[in-house]
Amino acid sequence: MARLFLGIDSSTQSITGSVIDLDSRALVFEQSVNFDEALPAYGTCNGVLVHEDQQVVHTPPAVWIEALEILLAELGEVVHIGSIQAVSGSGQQHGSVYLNETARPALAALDPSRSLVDQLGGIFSRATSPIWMDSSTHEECAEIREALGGLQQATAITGSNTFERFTGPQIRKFFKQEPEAYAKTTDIALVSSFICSVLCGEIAPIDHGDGAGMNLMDILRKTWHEAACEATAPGLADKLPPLVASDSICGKIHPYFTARYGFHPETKVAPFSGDNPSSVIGTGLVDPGMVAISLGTSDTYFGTMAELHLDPNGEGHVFGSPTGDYMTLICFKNGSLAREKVRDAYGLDWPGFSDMLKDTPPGNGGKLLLPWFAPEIVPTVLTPGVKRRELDPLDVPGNCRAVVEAQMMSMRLHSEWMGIRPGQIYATGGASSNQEILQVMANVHACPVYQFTSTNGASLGAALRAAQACLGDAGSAPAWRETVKGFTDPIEGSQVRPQSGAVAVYDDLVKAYAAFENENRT
Ligand code: ADP
Ligand code: XUL
Repeated sequence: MARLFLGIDSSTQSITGSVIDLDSRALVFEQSVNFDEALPAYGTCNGVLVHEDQQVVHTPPAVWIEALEILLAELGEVVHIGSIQAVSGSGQQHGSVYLNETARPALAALDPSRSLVDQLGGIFSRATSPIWMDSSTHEECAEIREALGGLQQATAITGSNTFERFTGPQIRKFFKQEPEAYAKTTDIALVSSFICSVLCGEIAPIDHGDGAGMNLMDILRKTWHEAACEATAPGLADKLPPLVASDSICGKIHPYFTARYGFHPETKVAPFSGDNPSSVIGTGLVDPGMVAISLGTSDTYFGTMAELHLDPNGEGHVFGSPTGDYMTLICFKNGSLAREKVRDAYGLDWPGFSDMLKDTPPGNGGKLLLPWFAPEIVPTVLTPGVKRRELDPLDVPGNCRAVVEAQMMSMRLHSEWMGIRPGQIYATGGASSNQEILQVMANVHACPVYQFTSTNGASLGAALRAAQACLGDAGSAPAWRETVKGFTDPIEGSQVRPQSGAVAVYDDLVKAYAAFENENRT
């Protein structure tokens, strides 16, 4: 019988399921349910509720459980559900779900003759869940940061400075604004651990990957940090579930899912994690030192570290990696947005933009540009503005090269704190189809770059995590590299190598770029 493993990713706009056959190394199911389309009655727009205050971004958690049921019904039409040996999953990071005293008994007593949402509709002490797009907790971030001793201390303790979207500041805001509802909250879950709780029929633990996105976990000891909990809200430690390694097994699937969907009664459930930690596995970054760069709307740089290094500037994040190592996530806002601004300013299409990169030399003759079309996250730039050095705004090829070089040099500079120079980089996201951009990436980072198509890295990563945890539980955990083999290989023949001479050019230019950046940061 085939050994199947299911990964479920509950993200901002949709829930996705991926099923892998570990023996044939095949992805046998990959399907998504879009919240707005499948569940219009909740009135979500791109998965979230529109609020008069744009900084407030919530989703009703009932959406996630109703979508889960639709996904499982679709799964049953394609896959023999009884062959699934283990399930794991991931969720959009930082979002939180608030449960009342009826939650535990309701989860335990799920009745297969009724829908989930019918039975779980009353378990919430807060009707809507703040998600990662919520930025309304500026004040709470400052309060917690100060209580922990400032930016450096908050980063040293939790792996990240306090951030508006992180769960701790969000919990503090709830406690301050709705103290009675907070007092009636018996359990607080993350999006990830909430879906896992439903599948297990009991409150599920939080894994070290998603736990690190809360400003509540001691990043070194991987336990709840007492002072951080106290600085956030009274009695918080009692409302949080245990923290566990993400390759453990947290239980068996609840009989509800056996009766209703045909899961085998012995199906194991591994803790869910955040979508970014899961994507680390789904893109095959299982060895320390491996790095992926996603060139999407924003650009993100993430990678695995064997040892804990922290960003002294508090701009990047450190999470637990599902491999047991650490992972980083550094987010650059001016990614495709900035590339498109330059392309459009000169009336080019992407092939035309690429021609400009081909026609200009590595290093651009020293011409520099700071690509801050919008406020930047890394480095922190609150007042946007594009600055040029020795670069004429009318120099079309020079500006095209300058924006891409700036982005790549910024990534190199602002990932130095990780203490690793990548030996190879996996490039994903929309702009990774552009060979000339990847050539600049290879030259600046001085290593080969591979193209990688990963549309659903988080749910694939979750299915691989389910397999790893299940095999480990049976006493024979393979090396991670073995588990991901055949599922996460880069596109064949896609290697882009650094050009001779280019590496030395950037070793110098990156210093000039750093100085230019420092002169202009506001
Ligand atoms: P998201 O972060 O929204 O998932 P994607 O990873 O889908 O974004 O990337 C979308 C972006 O890819 C578009 O905004 C576009 O600028 C960029 N893109 C698509 N094709 C190219 C290309 N050939 N060269 C450079 N950029 C490209
Ligand atoms: C990471 C973050 C987002 C969400 C998206 O810190 O906020 O990537 O995880 O789902």
